[in-house]
Amino acid sequence: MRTQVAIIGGGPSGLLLSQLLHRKGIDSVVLERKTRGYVLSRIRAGILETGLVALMREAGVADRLDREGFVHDGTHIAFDGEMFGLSFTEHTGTPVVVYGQTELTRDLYDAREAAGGRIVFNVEDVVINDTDGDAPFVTYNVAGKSERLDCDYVAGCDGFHGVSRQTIPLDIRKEYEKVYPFGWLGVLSETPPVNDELIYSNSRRGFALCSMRNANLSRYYIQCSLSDHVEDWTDQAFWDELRRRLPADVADALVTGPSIEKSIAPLRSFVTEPMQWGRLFLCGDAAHIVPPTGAKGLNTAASDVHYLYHGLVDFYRDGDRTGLDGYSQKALARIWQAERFSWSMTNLLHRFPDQSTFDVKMQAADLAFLRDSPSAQRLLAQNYVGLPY
Ligand code: FAS
Ligand code: PHB
Repeated sequence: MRTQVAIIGGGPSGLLLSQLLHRKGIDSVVLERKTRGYVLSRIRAGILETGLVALMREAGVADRLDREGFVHDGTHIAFDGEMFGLSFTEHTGTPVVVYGQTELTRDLYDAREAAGGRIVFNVEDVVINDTDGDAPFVTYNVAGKSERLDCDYVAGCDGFHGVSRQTIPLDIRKEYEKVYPFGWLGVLSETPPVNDELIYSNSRRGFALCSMRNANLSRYYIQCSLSDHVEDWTDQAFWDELRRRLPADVADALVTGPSIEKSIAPLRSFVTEPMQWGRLFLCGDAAHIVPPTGAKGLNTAASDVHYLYHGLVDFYRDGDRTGLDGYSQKALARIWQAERFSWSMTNLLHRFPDQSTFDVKMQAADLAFLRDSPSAQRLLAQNYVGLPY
């Protein structure tokens, strides 16, 4: 088989890139390790920056997103039993959109399949070859048969546990990592959201987040120990702990119900440099991970796709390689800003096992300053809605 761009990974990065390229007449093949159903069963991000919304519109797959996405002009932050609002639009003129990654990925799958896009599911033993030459190719097994995909370029969109990053030689690759001493226990429930905007809460018992997917689908998280297992947490135990971490009036208003999904995600910050090697380009979680506190994971995958998409279009249309040659530098500049923001939000809102009483006082002072300072709120808002591409 032959294509112009081989895309490893059928998550949001790979599918969005494939659909954008298709709209410009550039052929791609997506190789996905799992099934469509498995990919869509994963509950992940919920907040879209307007840059990602614009990309979905450019890809021609934003109709449902524009219909069903919730435009949020701000968020709420709770600490020491009180809560204050922080307006994104007042400080930046820009909102965010609440629309689950699952639905975004579903829309992309539907669009690719409607366009006859080539997506190979259940691939195994993917090996990326000769990307440091002019004729890269990918080998893989599917349904017990060995296959080869010749291409011009390879986009590594296969997430943190994929093979693409490992294809870049260790003496070329430099990795930066910070692992946080806690995780997030997340619950999805068919209940009305407790608040019309998200609530990020720093309580003496730990972090909590109240989010949503639609008017009758809520997403809640509580910071949990890395030694916790999902089966340790009954629904009742989760709801009781969530209530303890929210201001009293919010806790009283919380509508609970059976969890339809419950999972624990570890938190880490991670970046690999460079994000390209010859004709291989890494996008999204294959190259970087952020703690979800700043809602940047999916949104930095989107800006990677934006840079790579434009680089490929410039090359195929005009033979101009500038965008491709500068991809890694351009993508990393924005990624490091998202890493910093996600790291700072995580430090501001979580209780760390080794925190001293003084450290807790510093967090409270930071939160009080954020409550009272328009310039501090503007700084957070600028980062939360997304820095320019
Ligand atoms: P993905 O990991 O989504 O997709 C990679 C795809 O590649 C997968 O479908 C995988 O099956 C496939 N693959 C892997 N290895 C392969 C191989 N060898 N061959 C072929 N295919 C292969 N972000 C937020 O903004 N907010 C959140 O709340 C949030 N919660 C998260 C919770 C969890 C548990 C995780 C893991 C991530 C979360 N994220 C969150 C981040 C998440 O949204 C990612 O940023 C987003 O999925 C990135 O998309 P992709 O880069 O496409 O990677
Ligand atoms: C979510 O709705 O899943 C969500 C929202 C905001 C975050 C993280 C996750 O910062």
